[in-house]
Amino acid sequence: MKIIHTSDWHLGKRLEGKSRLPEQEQALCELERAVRETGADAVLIAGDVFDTVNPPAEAEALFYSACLSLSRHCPVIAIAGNHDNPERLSAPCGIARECGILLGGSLDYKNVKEPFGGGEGYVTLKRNGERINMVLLPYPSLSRMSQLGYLPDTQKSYAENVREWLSLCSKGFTASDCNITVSHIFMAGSKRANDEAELGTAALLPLDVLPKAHYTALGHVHKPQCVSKSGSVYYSGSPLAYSFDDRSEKFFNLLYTSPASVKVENIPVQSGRRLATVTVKNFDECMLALKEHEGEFVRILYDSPQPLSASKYAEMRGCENFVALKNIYLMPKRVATEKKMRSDAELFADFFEKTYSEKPSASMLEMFNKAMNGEAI
Ligand SMILES: [Mn+2]
Repeated sequence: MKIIHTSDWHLGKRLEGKSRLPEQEQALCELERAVRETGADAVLIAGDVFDTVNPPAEAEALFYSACLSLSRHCPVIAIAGNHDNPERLSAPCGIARECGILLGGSLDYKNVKEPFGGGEGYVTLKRNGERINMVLLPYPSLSRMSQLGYLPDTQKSYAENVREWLSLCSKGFTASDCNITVSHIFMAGSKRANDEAELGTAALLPLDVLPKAHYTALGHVHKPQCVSKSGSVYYSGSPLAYSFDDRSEKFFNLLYTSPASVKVENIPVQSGRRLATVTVKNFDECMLALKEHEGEFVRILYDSPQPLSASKYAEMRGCENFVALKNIYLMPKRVATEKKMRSDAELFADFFEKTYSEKPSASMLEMFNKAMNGEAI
């Protein structure tokens, strides 16, 4: 079968107040095109469908319409990430199942409909005589475990609980078929593209918590990468860059599965504006940079002692691609460094001269030095 793995859509996410919804819509159109052109048999969305547990209605509308158009080609499976509310994500699961969409906020897959079969924590997908078993583990924080149907053993570590839980789910794996794990976890050894805030408080987990599978489809880290030496554990990454630190290329992962192995290819994502950071020394340079980076989102680092007037700042903000201004002129720091390089007596002499318009006398300086050394004056 051909399976497309994606994650971290973060629908509804804004960049310093700027909507990313039009780009998200374009990226999902690209996904639909990729599904159509490759003749994919399923789409896996490995968590962080939405950016917040309470997403705006327009983000939900985009998700459901994207799922519906994808489901016209093949089954769709989505699990909850740390940014999603698992109950909310799976709330419309009844209607979704009628369309061949599996919304995995919880772990009960006993009553799934054709083309799926399944049990606790896993589903099987049968197409054209081939069968794939999939373990589906939504973001498994300790607080969500019992909510999702797994009672954690408090005597054991977090990693041991996740390992045990995954191994319970992997009883759906069979020796004669292709086995895939889908989850939203933070693997030790993964390279981050984005800042810490994006990743939340998810704990790092060692690779050995994962059951043996032909492929592990992960979400959470936004930089696409393979994290295992065996070449079978992948983050698909986010389809768009969501932070200025994220310079990674964006992909959907296309898997060619067989009962023996999985081959992985990248489908590049073209949509999405580039996020540019530009350092400028004055207002004219700033306006020029905004013009040069038309079509991108621009963060300005302003390196000048000359403050911008309110009207110039307003003009800058008026540019469609302007996102943020950060003043990086380090005047106070420089003064501090210069101060550090002078002796206490020199600083005192300066202060005295500024205050009394004359230099301190030799006896005055001697007195100051004695006082600084803790000697009697
Ligand atoms: Mn994410």
